Amino acid sequence: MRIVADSSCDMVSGQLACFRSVPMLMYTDKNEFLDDGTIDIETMLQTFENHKGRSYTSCPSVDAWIQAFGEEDEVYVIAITSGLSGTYNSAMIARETYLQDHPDAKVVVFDSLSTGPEMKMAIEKIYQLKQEGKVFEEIVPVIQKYLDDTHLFFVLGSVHNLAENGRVNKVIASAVGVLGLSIIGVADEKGTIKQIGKGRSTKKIVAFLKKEMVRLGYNGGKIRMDHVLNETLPKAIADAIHADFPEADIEFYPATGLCSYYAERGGMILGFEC
Ligand code: X90
Repeated sequence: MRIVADSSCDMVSGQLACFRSVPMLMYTDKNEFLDDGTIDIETMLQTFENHKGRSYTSCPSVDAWIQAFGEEDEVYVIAITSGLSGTYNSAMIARETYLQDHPDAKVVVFDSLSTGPEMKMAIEKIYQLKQEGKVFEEIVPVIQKYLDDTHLFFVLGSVHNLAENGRVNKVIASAVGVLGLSIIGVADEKGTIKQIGKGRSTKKIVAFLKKEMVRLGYNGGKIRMDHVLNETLPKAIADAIHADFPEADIEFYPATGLCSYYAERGGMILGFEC
C-alpha cells in the first residue's frame, strides 16, 4: 500500500513509512528549487524576492508519479486542486499508464480541490483507515466525503507569485498592494481562490478566521496549519480555538517549497474538519 501526494501537501517521503511526496519545481531562468524536502525556505524566498524577472512553477511529470507508485498494488493519490494546476491531470495519466502495466493494481486519484493542510488531513485519514483494517473499496468513498467535509482558509501578505502565474484574478491582486495588509481567502467549491476578507493585525485576522470557521460548521474537529516563516499566526489561532474547544487536535508546521512560494513570506494556510 502506498499513499502518494504532490509536494504541496508539505510532507516529505517517508514521513509515514507508506508515504511518498512527488516534488514540484519552482524556478527562474537562473535558479531552480526542487520541492523534495531539502530546500532552505529563507534562501528560496530571498532568491525569488531579489530576482528581477519572472518566476514559475511546474507540476510533477507522469514518470515522477509512476516512480512514486513503486510496484505497489494499492495506491492512494492526492493532488493539489485541478482548478489551479495540471498536477491532477498528470496523476490521472500516470494512473492509466500504471494500470496498463499492473492490471490487478488498485489506484485512485483524488482531486483535493485544495492544497497544503487539507491534503495532509486526507493523507492522515487514509493512514488511519488502513490502520483500522479498512479495504480500498471502503476507503475511497470515505475519503471523497472527507474532502467535502474539510475546508481550507488562507492568509496571504502578498499574491505577487500567484498573480504573475495567472492563478488569482486581477481584482484580488490589486487589493493586496497595500503594505501590511493581508487578504483572507478560502478554497471555493471549484478549487480556486476566493477572497473573503482582509486584515492587518493578527488579532483581527484570528477573530475573523475563527468566526468564519464556526459559520461553516467547525465544532472542535482537527485543524492543520502550515506557515511561511510565521509561527505567530498559527499559534494565535490554535490558542483562540483551544479557548473554546480545549480538546481540538491542532498542529502547525512550516510549509515546504511549493506552498512557501505561493503563500509567500508570512503566509499561512489552514485546513479544518467540519
Ligand atoms: O505549477 C503548478 O502546477 C503548481 C501550481 C500551484 C498553484 C497554486 C498554489 C497555491 C498554494 C496559496 C493559498 C492557498 C490557495 C488554495 C486554493 C485552492 C497556496
